[in-house]
Amino acid sequence: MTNFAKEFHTLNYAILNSENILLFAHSRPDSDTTGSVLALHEYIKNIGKNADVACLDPFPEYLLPLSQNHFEYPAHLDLAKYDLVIAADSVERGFHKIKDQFGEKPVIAILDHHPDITLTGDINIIDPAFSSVCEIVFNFFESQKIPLNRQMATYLMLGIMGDTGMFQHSNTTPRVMEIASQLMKLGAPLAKIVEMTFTNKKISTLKLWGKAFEKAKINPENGMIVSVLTQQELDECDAGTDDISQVAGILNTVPGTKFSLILSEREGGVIKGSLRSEEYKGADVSKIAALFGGGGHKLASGFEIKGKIVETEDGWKVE
Ligand SMILES: [Mn+2]
Repeated sequence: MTNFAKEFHTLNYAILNSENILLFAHSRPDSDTTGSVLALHEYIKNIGKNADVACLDPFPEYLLPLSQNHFEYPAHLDLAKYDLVIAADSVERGFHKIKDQFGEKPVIAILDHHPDITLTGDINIIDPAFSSVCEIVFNFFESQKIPLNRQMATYLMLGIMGDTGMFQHSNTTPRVMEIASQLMKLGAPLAKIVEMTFTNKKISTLKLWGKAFEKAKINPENGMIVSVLTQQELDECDAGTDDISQVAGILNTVPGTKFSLILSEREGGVIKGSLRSEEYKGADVSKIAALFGGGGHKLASGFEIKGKIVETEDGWKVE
């Protein structure tokens, strides 16, 4: 695990010497990208700098009880005014599309914990050994002796809990628990975050899960548990991608399985595959994703294929 002492120092130097700073969250924003940009935003705002938070998608509605913030749409901003741009988490989901629009002026900082990131900036803080970008941002604040207020602690806790699946995934290291303990002491509302983001399910989400669970099949040969969701089902339940990835996570808890796969139809005749496994199961789902031209982590990967999900007598098939 890299300690990034030099990069953290450079990043803080860049923040302290900038007037206008842009924070960028990835498309289909999750709690890690949102938590990390909001925690940095809080720090930067409090030292009297101008900071905007941008994303190609709107602010996640379920996070409104925690934050009255919103995301700016990049096309509505004057990108030429920024001295520093910080992209946090999955920088190849959105940020890669606008990185070249800033010209020569700003310092670009990239914070990520995904493997195989090829996008680079002037400051690169990228290491897949971290549970979340929020863990990296916590280390940044700690290394620069920047005090955390309750709001910052809440945002960081949100991202850490999101990316560790509420401390259930194998990326929940002793260090993660140590950080969570410090954030809790600072007043991060653990129970509220759990309720708001994970247990507070809409009836439409439960109905969608019901459909996926009903159609699930286990392949005893390779230990795969697989299910499908059609475009029509997703539309009927008004489901988001978060709802789908959670289905893969829950199927993965079925005893005797090695990994789970959810195939879901998307716009334009595309089927998206979401794969999940757990460390103790000894599977590497990124290898399966790679067979279909996709990629990701050992325990969480995805791919896209062309096709349609068709109902058959004994269930369904992909055509
Ligand atoms: Mn993340």
